[in-house]
Parts: sequence; C-alpha cells; structure tokens
Amino acid sequence: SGVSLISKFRGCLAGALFGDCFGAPFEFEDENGPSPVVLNKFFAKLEGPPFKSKCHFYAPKYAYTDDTAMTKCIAQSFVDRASLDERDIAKRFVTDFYTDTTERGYGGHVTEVFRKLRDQQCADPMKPASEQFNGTGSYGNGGAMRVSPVPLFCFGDYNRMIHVAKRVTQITHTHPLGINGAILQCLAIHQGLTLDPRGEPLDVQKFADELITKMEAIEEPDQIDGRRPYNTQLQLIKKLLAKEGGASAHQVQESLGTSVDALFSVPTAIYSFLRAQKPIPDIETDNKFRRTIHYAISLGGDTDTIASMAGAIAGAYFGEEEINDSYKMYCEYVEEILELANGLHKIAKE
Ligand code: F2R
Ligand code: MG
Ligand code: MG
Ligand code: MG
Repeated sequence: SGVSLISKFRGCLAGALFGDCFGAPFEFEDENGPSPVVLNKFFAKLEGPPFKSKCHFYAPKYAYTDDTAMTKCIAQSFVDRASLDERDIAKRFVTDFYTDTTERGYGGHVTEVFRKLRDQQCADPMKPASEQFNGTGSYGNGGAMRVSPVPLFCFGDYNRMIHVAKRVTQITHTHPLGINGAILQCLAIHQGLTLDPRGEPLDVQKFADELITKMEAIEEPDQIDGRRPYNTQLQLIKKLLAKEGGASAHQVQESLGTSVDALFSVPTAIYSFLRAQKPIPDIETDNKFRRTIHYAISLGGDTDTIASMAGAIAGAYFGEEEINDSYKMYCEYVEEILELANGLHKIAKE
C-alpha cells in the first residue's frame, strides 16, 4: 500500500525540474500571469505526442534555469561525498555558473557572491553571502528554490535536515527571511514525503497547521512588532484555503505574493500545492501534479521558481507516477535528475 519512497524521491526532483522548465517561459512576462487559454494549450501540447514535421518527429526541449542549476550542484555534492561539504557545494555553484554556456537567468545580485567565491577559491564559502546588501544578506528565494535535495538526503533525521537546509542556504543567502524560506520549503517537502496520497484526501488545513507548529520553533519574532513573518503567511494560507468557492487569483497575488522574495513566494508555492488537491476553475485537468504547477504558473510573477517549489512538494507527496510521462520528452536534464534522486535514495536507505 502507499507510494514507494523511491517514487517520492524521483517525483520530488522531477517535480522541481518540470516546474522550473515549464514555468521559465512565463517568468515576469505578464503582471497577472498567462491567460487560461494560453496555459491550457501549453500543457495540452506537453501532454500530447511530439510534433510532426515533414520528415521527422521532434519535441522542443525546455531549458532549466538557475533553480535547477543550483539544485543539481547540491544533489551531486551529497551523492558524491555522502556528507555536507559547504566548500564543495560552493565550488560546484561557481564552476557551473562560469562554465555553462546557456543563460540560466540568475538573481540580480547573487552573481556577486559567485565572483567573490571564485576569487578566494571558495576558501571561506560562507563569507561572500554575508556581505550582500550591506551585510543584511539576501532575502531572495534563491535558497528555497534549490533546497529539494536536502529533505531527501537527510530523510529520517529531522534536526539534521533543518541544520543542513540552513547551511546550504547560507552559501548565498544569510538574511533570516532567505534562510527561513528555505527551511519552510524543506519542511513542506518533508511532510509530502511522509504522507500517503492514496486513501483519505489530504487534510490541507492540518498540513498548514503542522508547518505552523514547526516554524514556531524556528522563526524568531520580529524585534519591533513581535510577529513572525512566515507564521503570518501560513495563517493566510489557511484563510485562503477556507474561502467558499476558492480565493481569487488577485487575492492570492496580493496577499501571498509572486515575487523573488522568499517571504512572498515560498508560501505561494505551498498554497498552490494545497489548493490543487481540488479542481480549480479554468484548469482543464484531473491530474493533481499538473494542476499544482499549472496553478502556480497561472499566478504570474516568479513562475519558474514558484512552480518549481510547488512541483517539488507535489512530486514528493504523489510520487513519480502522478507526473505525466510525456513531460520527459519536453525537458532537458530529466534522466540526470532522476539518477540523482536514485543516488539520494540509496544514501537515505543506509
Ligand atoms: N533572476 C531571475 N529572474 C529575472 C528577474 C526578473 C526581475 N525581477 C524583473 O522584475 O523582471 N530569476 C532567478 O532569481 C530568483 C532567485 O534569486 P536569488 O538567487 O535569491 O538572487 P538574489 O540576487 O540574492 O536576490 C534576488 C533579488 O531580491 C532582492 N533582494 C534580496 N535581498 C535583498 C535585500 N536584503 N535588500 C534589498 N533587496 C534584496 C534584490 O533585488 C535581488 O536582486 C529566482 O526567481 C530565479 O529564478
Ligand atoms: Mg492568471
Ligand atoms: Mg530561475
Ligand atoms: Mg524564478
């Protein structure tokens, strides 16, 4: 009974990849997100056969972006070293950034971290990030968008998982909102991995409540107003989910957000996954993985990253079998990411 752990590991990393690749064409393209007609056609193509031209069949491959570029560095480091090695991860980030000939669309300021890391040969891998934004550190979602290997690598050791999520994030993001966003995304994937998608429908309020409880032990209250920013957003998720007929896109965009800030994108990804447990108007599918990333993209803004994070949670919960097999034809790096998931599963079993 239930979905196998290996299927959940593969679903998680494949989900992150597909969300990134399929969300990337729409990133900050339109303030309100792509229209329902455009998105339904887009997914119908991905779920159909390869296109037929005069002499051959072909499937255009969507390229991954920085989200996957950094995810693969972390996963590969864990698989090769079977331990947390921040310097090794930093080196892989830098090498990938400077040798990749494809434009991956990195964040506006994170490239400064790569330049400093290269110049000091990653001798002090946590230092450049701490100097970002006059020493406040980045609160972008660049830590959260690449955290998916951590809950797999640390499966079965909760406290170590939190520690590793934090360390891996701090190589580029040291602002508490950047770090806690990555931890929250890690916790959501972890919950997805441990729940059985077969049988009773997912209790979405309980899923959010468990995240609230866990984050209360992690997030410090603000020194001025005493509030915990992620707690506030998680409470909002519960309210939006409870709305009769479902919250409007506008309400979600205005309250949870769709920006590159971790605080205004990680909760949006979690909401997308939870909302997609039930049908959503204008989304023409019964498949809940598709519904998750389709909805995340429909909100607009940072579509690759929000869909990637939502896809990682959905893939961890449903497993690989809920993901349409034809997506593999339309996306680069699929075989490689699945091999990394296999490697992480092997470590988790030991
Ligand atoms: N870079 C992109 N997409 C293009 C962005 C489009 C642009 N925003 C637009 O409006 O058209 N995507 C990739 O970047 C995101 C991940 O970024 P990451 O790794 O967190 O980068 P960075 O540079 O650290 O932070 C991103 C921006 O956030 C603002 N910011 C962060 N911390 C700040 C602070 N302490 N003070 C002030 N501003 C801060 C800055 O504007 C940063 O440049 C993902 O979407 C990925 O797909
Ligand atoms: Mg829309
Ligand atoms: Mg990206
Ligand atoms: Mg993005």
